[in-house]
Amino acid sequence: MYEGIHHTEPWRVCICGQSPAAPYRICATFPVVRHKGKTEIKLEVWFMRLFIAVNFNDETGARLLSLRDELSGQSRRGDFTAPENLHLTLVFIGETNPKEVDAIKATMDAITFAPFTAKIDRLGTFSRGTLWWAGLREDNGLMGLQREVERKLALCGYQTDDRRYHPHITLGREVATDAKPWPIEPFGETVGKIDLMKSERIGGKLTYTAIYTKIG
Ligand code: 2AM
Repeated sequence: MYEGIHHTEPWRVCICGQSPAAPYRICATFPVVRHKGKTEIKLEVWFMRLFIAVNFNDETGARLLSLRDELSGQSRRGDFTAPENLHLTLVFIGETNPKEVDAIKATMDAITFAPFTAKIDRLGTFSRGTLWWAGLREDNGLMGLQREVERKLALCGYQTDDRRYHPHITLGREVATDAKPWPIEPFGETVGKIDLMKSERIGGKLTYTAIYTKIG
């Protein structure tokens, strides 16, 4: 099969697009192997969506949930974040070859930080008022850790977002409401660990799973 193909270097093809749920990137490598006079192409597709996040304790989770419920009570419609999905993203890595997970874990192992207080102190919106979030105070502990995670990943060749980092916890997307962000009583907790998260759709449900944890 594929007689006449004489490439010896693998072919690499990337396809990027926008699905209804999220942007995606599929990358495939085509190692070309000559075997008993035949040329064979092995197809390898990888699709593992990763990010590094702070997951909160039950008490903070319950406070976030009550904000989310207050918002949904004032909305005509919206895609509100499932309780188990409420998190703070530090760095979004995106579609990754599963073979690179060990390198990302090693990068996380090289990050040290002192526990710091994460304080959630306001509500806000992006995307012309349709994405609602709970915002965090931008103090040195949090912002320093975020920069360090981003810097260490960049050293390993992971291109990250060059937009300014706005620490936020998404409460709902596609929200239709007449409400405006209202003042909240600040709350928070001490953060001493970060998680490597995998994002996937399981049976249509957006599911985040912590696949590795680094304690400060
Ligand atoms: P968001 O809640 O503001 O959408 C998993 O998708 C997590 O990564 C979410 O917290 C999401 O933030 C964040 N994220 C950051 N940049 C992203 C991007 N370019 N695409 C998808 N998610 C991104």
